[in-house]
Amino acid sequence: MRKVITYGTFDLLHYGHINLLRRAKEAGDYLIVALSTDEFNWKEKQKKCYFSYEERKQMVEAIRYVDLVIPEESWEQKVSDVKEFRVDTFVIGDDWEGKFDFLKEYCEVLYLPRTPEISTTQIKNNLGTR
Ligand code: C2G
Repeated sequence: MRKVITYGTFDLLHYGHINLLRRAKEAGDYLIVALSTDEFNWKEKQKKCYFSYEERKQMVEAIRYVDLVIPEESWEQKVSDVKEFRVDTFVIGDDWEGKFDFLKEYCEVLYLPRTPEISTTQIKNNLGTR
């Protein structure tokens, strides 16, 4: 069984996220999503989520491509996650191109093209204008 892992906040879930998760699942048979906790988002990414971790977890778990959701609590957990879950492939959008090449020692690293013209920030800024 080829295991894939990806990381993210997935706030205000949109088709850009779904495109990423679909392609991540296509890279293997089992997809783990490490979902950024509220604390991690605030402390490390200065992101204040609209939906709480529990609400985002419920939504991500409902996506057919996703097999398991675990918390992302630190930048450093990726190596131990890859080892603990025996991950074959790490996947993330190419806005992170090169940032996680250190994982190549442990698994395949795939940077996938982001879906253009959609983002959580854009949704927040354009609410009510469509
Ligand atoms: N994404 C995408 N296309 C978009 C928006 C997002 O492909 N239009 C991808 C991102 O590249 C990422 C995933 O969807 O792979 C989740 O996006 P975010 O929730 O914004 O994740 P981010 O805040 O980048 O967190 O340790 C890594 C971080 O937790 C990644």
